[in-house]
Amino acid sequence: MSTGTADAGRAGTAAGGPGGGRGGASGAEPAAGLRDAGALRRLAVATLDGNWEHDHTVPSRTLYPHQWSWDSAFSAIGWAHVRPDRSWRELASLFRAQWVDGRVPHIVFNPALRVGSYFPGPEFWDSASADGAPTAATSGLIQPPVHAPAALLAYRRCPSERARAALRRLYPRLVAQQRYLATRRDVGGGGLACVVHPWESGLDNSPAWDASMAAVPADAAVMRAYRRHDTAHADAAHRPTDLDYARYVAIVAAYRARRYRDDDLAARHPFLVECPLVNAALGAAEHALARIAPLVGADPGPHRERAARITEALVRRLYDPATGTFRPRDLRADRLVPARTVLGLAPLILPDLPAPQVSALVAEACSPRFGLAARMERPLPSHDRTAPDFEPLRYWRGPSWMNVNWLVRRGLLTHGRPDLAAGLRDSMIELVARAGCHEYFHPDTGAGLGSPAFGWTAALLLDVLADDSAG
Ligand code: 2M8
Repeated sequence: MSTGTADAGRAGTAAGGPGGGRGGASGAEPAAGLRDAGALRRLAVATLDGNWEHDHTVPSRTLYPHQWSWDSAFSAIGWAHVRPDRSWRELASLFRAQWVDGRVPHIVFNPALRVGSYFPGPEFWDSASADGAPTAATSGLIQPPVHAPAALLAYRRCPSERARAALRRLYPRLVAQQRYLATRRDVGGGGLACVVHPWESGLDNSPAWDASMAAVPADAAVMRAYRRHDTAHADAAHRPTDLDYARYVAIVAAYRARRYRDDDLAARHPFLVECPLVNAALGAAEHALARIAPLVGADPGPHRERAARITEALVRRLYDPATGTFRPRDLRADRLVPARTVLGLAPLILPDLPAPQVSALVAEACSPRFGLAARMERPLPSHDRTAPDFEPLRYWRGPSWMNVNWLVRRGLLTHGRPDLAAGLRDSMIELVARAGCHEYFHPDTGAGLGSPAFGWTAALLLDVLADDSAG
């Protein structure tokens, strides 16, 4: 139950204005008052508060009413600006559901919710059948490990003895999460973690996965046996297709049949890809742990060494000099995938990314494909605008999302481009000022799409509003 008094759904809708929700919309004039930072901040706090659920923030009360892994990390960053205690409760509740092998599940199910409040629900995942799963029902997948940087940001925003104690409790769990990804998931043997499902990347139906997904045998008719929950709450034209879902279900079924064991993934699993975002997050997490270690009495040295190795592996395995961007590597086909998506820009978050790759990624971001500039109207889309399969309404196939823009902005600041970071920041704030705390946005009109009261949009808006010092 929410402890907040605001109706976040109402707050989001009011800001979005008529038609802001289902994407036909106009990208209308800014709602009255929301150009003012105070009003925007209040909207963000009301949205986060409305999504707070006893020890975590739900991404959306309607579409995603349980706890999601990387959403929680972004929420923790936002809470640090208003209720720092909630940052630590958020991360602690997620890591209570960590598996014995170190994996942090991408969904932790709230047992108080009715069956059918999300598909696929706990009965589909059947985590209880797996060795080393926690008592709580969870999924068996991971998401990008952005939690160590989130914990570090939360601590720095509001350092205290209580925060340091929370960090101390979290540290071994963060280390175990890294170990799981760096060892059990290094299926390619080249020093990177692979994802075993598009959901693990967080960019579910990105064109980055199309080639690998095409090789997964599935029939859209399979979905007649299930009831999709998402299309009851969002326009089907803005969501993955039934064929996508049939493949999502087939990949989970394959992993579940092996009780989510990773020992023979190379031999059997239908989807094995090294993702630039997941691995950039993995490296950035080691950099963050190197900063956290001295605060908790641990040695930063091993984290620095691992960070350097991950950056080197990322450049060696996923950088494509011909196009000047990073691309996922399909391990089954042993090749880089053709699509040029926003995932390729994620390695900018690595402070030790070599200068040639930094320059190439800045050029890629500033190209007509993504449109980054010191003055820009809209944040970056999730896919190359010039590509024939760019779809401005369909989820991760074109729309703009606050979290990936937030990551790119952090990367630009890290690599000494405050001018571009400022352009991105202004466009992010403007987007939410016009449309409200939507889940995603039309990349041309700025109209709000998906859920109208979305957790990480609110959380990261609070963060960029507070951080105007360096862009
Ligand atoms: C979306 O993913 C879930 C599956 O995990 C879904 O589509 O039902 C993605 O946007 C993902 O990145 C996000 O963490 C999740 C909850 O917001 O929703």
